Amino acid sequence: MTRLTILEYPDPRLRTVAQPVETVDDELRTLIDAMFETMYASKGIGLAATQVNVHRRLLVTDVSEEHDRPLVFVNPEVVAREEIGTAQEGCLSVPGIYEDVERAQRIRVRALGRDGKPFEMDAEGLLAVCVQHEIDHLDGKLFVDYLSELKRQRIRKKLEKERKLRGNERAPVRSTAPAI
Ligand code: GNR
Ligand code: NI
Repeated sequence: MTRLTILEYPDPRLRTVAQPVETVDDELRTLIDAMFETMYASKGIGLAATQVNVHRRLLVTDVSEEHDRPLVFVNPEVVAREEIGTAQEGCLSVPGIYEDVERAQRIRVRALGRDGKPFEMDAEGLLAVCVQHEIDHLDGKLFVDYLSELKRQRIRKKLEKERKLRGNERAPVRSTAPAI
């Protein structure tokens, strides 16, 4: 059982652009298993490698209620998108914040699976939104980037305050005084 630490906004490491996976091997499958364990334990429906500080193009999802539809996408690419719509999003890296985001509600995605074999699949609704949200993570983007600067600033302040109250032992050490 390996639970990985999820980076939280505004951690600058979440801005890293992930590099393509070169080989799908047992080492990668060990990481995939740990990502699923971390995602299920955190009650998430998706997780990108970026969020666990691994900057490789890999994401996992499971939008089923029963946790019986695990999907693995290595080097994912959206090859078609349709039907732009708005849906509420949350993010394990932006805990407790839920905001509307506009995205394609139907996509076709191409990727390699857990076995390293290429596949394409059509996704709609929550899965389509989730895959786009995860690919954004791989590109160093967060859903809060679609919000206004004012909203984003409020979210950042709220999370920083909560983290201070929690006394997060994983919080980065400040080298200078807080700019408040
Ligand atoms: O658990 C999650 N729920 C969610 C809800 C709506 C749109 C996207 C998501 S993904 C999120 C998990 C996460 O942060 N993945 O990066
Ligand atoms: Ni996220």
